[in-house]
Amino acid sequence: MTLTYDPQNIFARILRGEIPNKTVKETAHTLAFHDIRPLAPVHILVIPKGAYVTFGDFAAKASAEEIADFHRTCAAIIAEAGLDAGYRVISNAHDHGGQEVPHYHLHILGGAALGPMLA
Ligand code: DGP
Repeated sequence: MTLTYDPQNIFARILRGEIPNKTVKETAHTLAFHDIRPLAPVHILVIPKGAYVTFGDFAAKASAEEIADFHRTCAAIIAEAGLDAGYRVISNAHDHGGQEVPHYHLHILGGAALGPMLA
């Protein structure tokens, strides 16, 4: 599996400020913004600022500080979005996972009953 990072991917361009986004939260290592094609009333993308392609790439190579910052930011977003009734966290990887943008990201989905995961 090749994990060459493409610096022209759309999220890299968002991080460089070349493409606008609706920011939800930003920290030293993490940016969260609204998905441009929401699949639920709440659909937020959370990305590390570092150049990682997939969940596996991030988990293997990121520093403990980056990993903690990323997940604490997710937790804060979930709390602040008021998703007490429940939510779903998804990360697509490579072709079989249906990954469209090759910069690691988590989808946080909620705000309504989401149904079976693969429906
Ligand atoms: P995926 O790589 O399949 O996990 O999903 C990528 C998501 O990124 C998809 O839900 C649509 C979203 N997306 C694609 N381009 C943009 C963009 O320019 N801005 C924002 N906010 N979201 C985007």
